[in-house]
Amino acid sequence: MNVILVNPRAQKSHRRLPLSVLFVARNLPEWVTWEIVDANIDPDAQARAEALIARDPSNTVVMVTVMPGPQLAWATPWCRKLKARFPETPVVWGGYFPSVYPEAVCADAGVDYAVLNQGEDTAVALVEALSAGEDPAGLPGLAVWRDGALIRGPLRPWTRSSRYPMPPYERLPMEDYAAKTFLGQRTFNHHSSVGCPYTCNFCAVTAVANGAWIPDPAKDVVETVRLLHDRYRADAIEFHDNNFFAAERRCHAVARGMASLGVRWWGEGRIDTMLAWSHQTWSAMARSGLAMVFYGAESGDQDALEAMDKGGLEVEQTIALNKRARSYGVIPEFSFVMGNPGDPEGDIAATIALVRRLKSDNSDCEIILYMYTPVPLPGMFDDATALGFSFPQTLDEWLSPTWSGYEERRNPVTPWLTPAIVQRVYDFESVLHAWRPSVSDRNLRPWQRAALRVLAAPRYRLGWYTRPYELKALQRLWRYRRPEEMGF
Ligand code: B12
Repeated sequence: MNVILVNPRAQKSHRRLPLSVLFVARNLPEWVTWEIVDANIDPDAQARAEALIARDPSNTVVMVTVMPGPQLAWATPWCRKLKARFPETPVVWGGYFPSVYPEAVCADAGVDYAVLNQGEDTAVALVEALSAGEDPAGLPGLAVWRDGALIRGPLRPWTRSSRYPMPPYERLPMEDYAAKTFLGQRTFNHHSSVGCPYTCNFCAVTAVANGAWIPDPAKDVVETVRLLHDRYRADAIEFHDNNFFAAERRCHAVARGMASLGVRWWGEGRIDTMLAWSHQTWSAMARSGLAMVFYGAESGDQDALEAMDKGGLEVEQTIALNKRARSYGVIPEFSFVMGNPGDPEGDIAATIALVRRLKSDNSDCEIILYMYTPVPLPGMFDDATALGFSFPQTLDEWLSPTWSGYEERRNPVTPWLTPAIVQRVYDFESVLHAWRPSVSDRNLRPWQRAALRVLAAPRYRLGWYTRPYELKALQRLWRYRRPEEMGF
């Protein structure tokens, strides 16, 4: 049996190891031949995958990983085309999007099966069933559409990721993935835990993991980083875990293990968790090359934080963490999810005030502004439903102009946000980023940074953010990239 694993195009300029499909591949049995086709590095990915399928369509399975946004827009029409051309070739989707919205995915003409949650074991069970000529419907971790209804097998228990073999990096063109970033000249990515121990009700990870978190032991994390360093000359690592910093002891041990490698690193963490960590852990992490940590600060409004089930996070903790990280030379990167249904304007005003405070305490801190978009979880989602919000039922609806930007969380079509509110946020963002351009941006020259800062300073000082066309024009002309446009 042949398996073609496809990573649809996600971003123009940001190449990262396609871990979602690489991790599935690492567990496929020896009797399966497989190939990864990554549209982020191969402009002819669709043609290449089709040529591979055409060799033996009835003995091939196509496995596609799908995130909302650009990957969904790439995968949906292509998979429909595939099914029309190769009706006998099963098309399987996996990843967060099909895991959260399996009905819309499985009902589509381009998809035969959706793999829910962690995919390594389900992919093996599926290829075994298909090659034995058995009907896979009802297999654990698998969803399929039959006679107008979803048949969903029981969910599999979560498994420690490093229980599976080391990812087969040697099967990828690793030079194509050695990325130049703010962290280093050869940045690679790794993912060293499953799920997240928190249950914030605006996050897709909660809809999937529901508070489950299974970390790889520190020694396994270090072994992988060492391999990437020794064999592929990695000088920087992005840990793409939902929450890399959930356990202090593990992070301290990872930091000690990485200390001799000279690798700069980045990960996502929680403010309240890391605020409570010891001086020893913080200094070990800083010495080992920890350069930046991404935090969900979410809001400057305490009521909004509580509505989000942020596990007791307090605005004051964000202010304290900002100063603490600064004292160790680690840059905090704060992400906000603004405009919740309760009091969008109050939430936005409080968040802008907090951002100003954070910047005045630590001008290096990074700021990312998203708009709140509901996920189907109890809590704020119920408020959203009461206000007339409902999800698309089909992939065509997901791809319509109204919805295509939804999961990108920049300009969602939620009934409680008016265009004027959204505009105010992004006008503020333009002024802020001109006044203090992000360190992650690699396009601006020093003089361009200085020019933007001088131009934006009066606006920022006076709090006059309306229509900053001159700043937006320069940012566009000089191809300035905000941190989230760099990937993270
Ligand atoms: C890296 C990443 C990206 C990269 C893409 C890398 C790539 N694929 O080329 C970039 C930076 C481009 C990106 C962009 C976006 N992302 Co993103 N991204 C991630 C991140 C941090 C890691 C993904 C990863 O590699 N995980 C490691 C692998 C091993 O785990 P995995 O993907 O879950 O895969 C396992 C299972 O899901 C399953 N599986 C996955 N795919 C498949 C396929 C098959 C066939 C099978 C059988 C199994 C299977 O098996 C795998 C192994 O167990 C995740 C969060 C996370 N920690 O996972 C968010 C995440 C997937 N992204 C998300 C979103 C929303 C986006 C955006 C659409 C919006 C945004 N604001 O971030 C943008 C799109 C913008 C754009 N221009 O593309 C959401 C998805 C939410 C949802 N409802 O689906 C996540 C969950 C973050 C979050 N908490 O909200 N992202």
